[in-house]
Amino acid sequence: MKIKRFQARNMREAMNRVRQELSGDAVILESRRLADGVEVVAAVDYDETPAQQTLRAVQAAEPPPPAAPRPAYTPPPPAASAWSTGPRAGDGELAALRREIAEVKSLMQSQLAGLSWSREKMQQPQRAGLFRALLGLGLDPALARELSAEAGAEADAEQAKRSVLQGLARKLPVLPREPLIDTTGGQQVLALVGPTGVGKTTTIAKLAARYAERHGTRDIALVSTDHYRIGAQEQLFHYGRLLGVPVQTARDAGELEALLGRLGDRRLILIDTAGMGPRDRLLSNQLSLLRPLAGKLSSYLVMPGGASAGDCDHIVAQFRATPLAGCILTKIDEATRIGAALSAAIRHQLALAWISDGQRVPEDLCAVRADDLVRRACELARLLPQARDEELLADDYAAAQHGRQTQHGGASHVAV
Ligand SMILES: Nc1nc2c(ncn2[C@@H]2O[C@H](COP(=O)(O)OP(=O)(O)OP(=O)(O)O)[C@@H](O)[C@H]2O)c(=O)[nH]1
Ligand SMILES: [Mg+2]
Repeated sequence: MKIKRFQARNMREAMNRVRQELSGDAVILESRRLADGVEVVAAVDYDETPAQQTLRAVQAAEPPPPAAPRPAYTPPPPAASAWSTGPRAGDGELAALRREIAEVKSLMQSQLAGLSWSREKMQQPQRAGLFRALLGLGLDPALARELSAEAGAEADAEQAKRSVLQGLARKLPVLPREPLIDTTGGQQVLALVGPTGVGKTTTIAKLAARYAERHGTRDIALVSTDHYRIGAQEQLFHYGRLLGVPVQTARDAGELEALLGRLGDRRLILIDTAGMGPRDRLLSNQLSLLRPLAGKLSSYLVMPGGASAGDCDHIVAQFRATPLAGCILTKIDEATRIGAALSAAIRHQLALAWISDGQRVPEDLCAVRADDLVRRACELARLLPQARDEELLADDYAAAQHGRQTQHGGASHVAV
C-alpha cells in the first residue's frame, strides 16, 4: 500500500496529480480545504475501504436521482441542494464535514464528467464533434447537447452539420412580422427598455428613420421618460431634429398616459426609457412607469448581442417585470460570440425582433431572420476561433446532461 498527501489549488488539479503520481485506481482517504487550495490524501493498493465509506456517506447524504427522465431542454431548477442552507453558528464540525462532502462530490462529478465525455467521443464521434462546434458558437451546453443529439445520427457529416444549424434556426423565436412594417393594426406604441448604454436611444432613431422611409415622418412621435440624467433627453431631441419628428417627455405613468392620449393621431410612438443597471434602485421607477400601460404599448428589451449567458439571464430577469413583446440585440458588430444571447432568447422564449450591428443611423439595423442570425453566429466562430479546453468541454457536457451550471462561467447559464 502507498499513501501520499497532495496539495493543490483546487480539487481538479489535486486529482490530476493523484492520477499521474499514484494511478487511476487510487482512493481518496481524506480531503480538506486549505487557505489557498485543497489537500488530498490518496492511496493505492489500500485493503480497507475508507474511501468506499466516504462514498457511501456521500451517497447517503445525496437525495436519490429523480425517477422520471429530464425533459429535453428545460431551464435548470434554482440552485438548491442539501448543502445550500448555511451552517448555524457554532456548527463548525458539521460545516467542515459538509464542505468535505461537497469537495468529494465535486471531485466525483468532475471524474464522471471526464468519463462520460470520453465515452461520447469514442462511441458517438460525430455527435461529440457537433456538440463541440455548437459550444464554439457560444451556445448554452444544454441547447448544444439537445441539437447535437437530434442531428448526430445523420450518416453524412456535412448534412448533420447543416441539420443541426437548421434545427437551431427553427428554435429561435422570431417575431412573425416586423411591427413597423405591418401597419395594419393601427397605432403602434413601442417602448425600449434595457441596461445602460446598450443602444436604446440610437435604436429608437433607427426605428423612426426606418418607418419614415416607408411612411414619411408625419405620423411619428418620440417620447423620452429619461429625466434622470442631464443630456439624456438632449440626445433624443437631437435625433428628433435630424429626422423632423417631434419629441415629448413624460416623468411618470400619469404623464405618459395623458401624453399617449394627446398623441392618439400618431401611428407610431417610440418611447425611450432611461438606461438602468440591474441593481439601480431607479430601475423599478422606470418599469413601474410602463407597467400600468402594458395594454397600450409593447415593450422591447434591448440587450447586447455579445452578452454572456449569465448576463443575459440577469438582464431578462430584471426587465421582465414589465411584459416584454420581444427583444432587440445590439452591438452585434462588437460581439465575439452571439450564441449566449440566442440561447437566452430560446430559453426565455423572447421573440427576436431587430438586430443592430453598428452606430450608423438608420443603416445598421435590420429585422431578424433566424437563418441570418445563425449564419452570423457561425461566421463569428470562424473568424475568431477560441481553443476549448477538453476538461471544460467535459464539464459542459456533464452540465448539459444533468442540467446544472458549469463552474468556469463559459457557456453555462444561471437559473432565474
Ligand atoms: N458598435 C455599436 N455601437 C452602438 C450600437 N448601437 C448603439 N451604439 C453606440 O452605443 C453608445 C450608446 O448608445 P445609446 O443609444 O446612447 O445607448 P442607450 O441605451 O440609450 O444609453 P443610456 O440611455 O445611457 O442607457 C453610442 O455611442 C451608440 O452610438 C451598435 O449596434 N453597435
Ligand atoms: Mg439613451
